Amino acid sequence: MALAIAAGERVRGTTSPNPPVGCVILDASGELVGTGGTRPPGQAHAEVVALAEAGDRARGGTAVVTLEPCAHQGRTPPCADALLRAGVARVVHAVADPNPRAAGGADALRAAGVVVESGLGALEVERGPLRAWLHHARTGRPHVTWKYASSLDGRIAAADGTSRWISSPESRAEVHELRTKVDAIMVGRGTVLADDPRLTARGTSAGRQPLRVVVGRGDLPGDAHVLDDEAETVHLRTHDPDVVLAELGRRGVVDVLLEGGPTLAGAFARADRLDRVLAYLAPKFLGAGPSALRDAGVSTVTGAVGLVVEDVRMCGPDVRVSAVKSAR
Ligand code: AOF
Ligand code: ZN
Repeated sequence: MALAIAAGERVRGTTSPNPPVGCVILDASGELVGTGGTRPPGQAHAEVVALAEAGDRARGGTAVVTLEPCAHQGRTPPCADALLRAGVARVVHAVADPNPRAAGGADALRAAGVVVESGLGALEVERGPLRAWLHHARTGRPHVTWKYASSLDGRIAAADGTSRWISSPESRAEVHELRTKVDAIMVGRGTVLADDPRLTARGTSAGRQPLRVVVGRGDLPGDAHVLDDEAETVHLRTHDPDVVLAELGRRGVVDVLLEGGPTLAGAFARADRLDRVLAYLAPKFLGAGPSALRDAGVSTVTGAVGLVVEDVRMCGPDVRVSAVKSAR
């Protein structure tokens, strides 16, 4: 399953609106004979890619998949049928497919005599490659990760407005990698005016660029970097997070990285549309300057938005915290 998760991670950012599924095939003796990740929409699912590599060696073997194999004829034929035709004896998947159109693969395989087990690695998959897609399948909305870099006293710029560079080169490199794995990067118009960011993934091996999204009424300067031709950009002239998310969903966006600024993040916080917080905290203090979040709709301490920390680690000299909403 760790290998299947890694195969899914490798195609993350290239499959939306489909999930970045990973699959490995073991032959009857348990030897690895095929690995696959979901191809771009309309092309082969992970199981089909892995089976193609395994060929005849799949017969009597095991398929390990991050998502329950589909049972439907969508843009591609059902994976459950492909696994049966290949003679696979056992299927192990991490999470069930919540898409009612595609679900039923486990039952169909069992009915045909295949041993099916589910749940292995489920937490890792739900927090990993399938997090955004599962959120979208369950809520109908794209998944929003709010990412910021601040000083240890929570400031994203100094008193004079300078903000380059609060976090370390290691943290910045990690964010560029992260950008290649999401469908869209979103900022408020205020951030474009203040920082003129490029919002591209630079210095990475991937080569792909996510959609750039600017939110806010009012025009953008004609020479803003976000309007260059390094990547596609959409300017949404609204302040309503749900209008923004509906429009992004319509464009096939499932996984969004909100990169600032504090006003846009505050609007999403008030609307309860920040699904995950990714903070890069630099071991320095500024003592003055804007904080990462404004007007989150909290006026008293009992109204604080509770989060659960799911991971903490060092990133160079900085601390990276990943937190998600608590089940309130
Ligand atoms: C799998 N393996 O690798 C993926 C699955 O339009 P289609 O035919 O590509 O079907 C998309 C649906 O299939 C998607 O919503 C999800 O339920 C499932 N994706 N299933 O067995 C895969 N990517
Ligand atoms: Zn499939």
